[in-house]
Amino acid sequence: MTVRDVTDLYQEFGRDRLPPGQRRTSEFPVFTKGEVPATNQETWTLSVTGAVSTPRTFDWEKVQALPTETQRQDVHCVTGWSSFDHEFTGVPVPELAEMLDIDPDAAHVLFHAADGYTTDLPLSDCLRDEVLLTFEHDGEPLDREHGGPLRLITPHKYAYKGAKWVTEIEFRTEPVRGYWEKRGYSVTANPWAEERYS
Ligand SMILES: Nc1nc2c(c(=O)[nH]1)N[C@H]1C(S)=C(S)[C@@H](COP(=O)(O)O)O[C@H]1N2
Ligand SMILES: [Mo]
Repeated sequence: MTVRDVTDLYQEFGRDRLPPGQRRTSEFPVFTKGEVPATNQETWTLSVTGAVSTPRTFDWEKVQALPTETQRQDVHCVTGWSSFDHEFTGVPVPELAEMLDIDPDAAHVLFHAADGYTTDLPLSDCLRDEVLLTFEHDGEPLDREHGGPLRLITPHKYAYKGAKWVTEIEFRTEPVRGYWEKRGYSVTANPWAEERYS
């Protein structure tokens, strides 16, 4: 299996791999706003809604049929921990986007999750190769506490931009604040610029 190492993406944003004000941990901490929702592959679906010509729903089998890649990535949490060298396998969002007829005026994406969590990203930030809909971590099915069966992962942003247990991808013409963005965390969330709050 080939692993694409994208841990050098920091070079686009800053001088050091460890963003300013972060400390490195060898753990992969769990950070969830509340209860872990009861999700499983059998009943789980991912809907694509909003500014697309045809709304669609993918079940587990349909997601597994999409092109996948394994990447080595770092995780940066806005609360101050960074965790390096995770191998995530999943569908790069640009690969999914190619199959969707996204409206030309779509500019933002709101991700919805099974625990009621939401988070917003500009469409351009979602169309990076490193943004994965991931279902495997270090060669094992993604643990439920880390967002299994399927979560978004956004290594160029603080990790709250990556919705665990993602159930809906809503394309939008205008931005809207998600769960943490409404509670004062940054809309842009660039770790190397320390965009923690807004
Ligand atoms: N659905 C959902 N996604 C979420 C969260 C959450 O509470 N619910 N927490 C976010 C935050 S703040 C972080 S740091 C990461 C943590 O991912 P981890 O628990 O796998 O480390 O998930 C993000 N995605
Ligand atoms: Mo976080």
